[in-house]
Amino acid sequence: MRTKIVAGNWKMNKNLQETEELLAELSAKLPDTTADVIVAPTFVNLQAAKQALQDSKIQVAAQNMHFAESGAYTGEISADMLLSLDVDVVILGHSERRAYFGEDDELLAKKVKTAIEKGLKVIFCFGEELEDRKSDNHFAVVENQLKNALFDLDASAWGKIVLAYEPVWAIGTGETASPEQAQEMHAFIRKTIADGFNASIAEDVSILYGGSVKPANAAEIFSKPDVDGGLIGGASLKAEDFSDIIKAI
Ligand code: G2H
Repeated sequence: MRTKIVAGNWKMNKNLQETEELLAELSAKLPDTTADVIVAPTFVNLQAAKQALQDSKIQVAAQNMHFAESGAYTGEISADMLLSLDVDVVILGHSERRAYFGEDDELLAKKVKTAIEKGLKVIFCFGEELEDRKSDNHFAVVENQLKNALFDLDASAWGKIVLAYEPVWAIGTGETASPEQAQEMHAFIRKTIADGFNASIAEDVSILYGGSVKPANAAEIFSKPDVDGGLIGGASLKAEDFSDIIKAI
């Protein structure tokens, strides 16, 4: 049985007070679930989030991380810094990092490698752009993203990796991949992992869908056999919506 996961990517939203308020509300509304529930507030509020959630089943993730151990990288955050806060999950490769901060597959391969070496769990994001899908290139693009960033890893790393397929054309746009499109791509991703590593790694890896998931569409997307949960942006900023999405898993 694969782990089901609902993760909230808060992006650059919520100051300290708002973070504490949202977590209090979410804790109060958290439905009973066997799924892993994760929230990723901004770096500056990770410590407060850990504090607020110390008796909760909700886990805390960072939204990014540098690949270097330490050093002259102004404005950056290392794996050790996250671990020193007891934050052991990190989102890497989000399309906004790729699009606005120039993160490419080569850089992401380094980040993933460091995170795994340090013992962090990685939620690795990838997905095609609209032009890729229109030109029927979406499978090739996704396959390359996976190969370039993850295929140099040791097979043992896969216990710490969660995949998050996020078609760029569906992120924050209100447009969602249809449940059939999500299932088709998730099955392809699983096959790509089986071909590159082995069937048991492919069978065990959780693959999340991300891109405009909301209470109204979550249950249908999550019902697909290769969809193991969601990475939720906008709808994770409201406790009621996020808890409704958790109920849908
Ligand atoms: C995709 C997703 C969360 P949203 O970025 O990673 O955001 O649900 O707002 O489309």
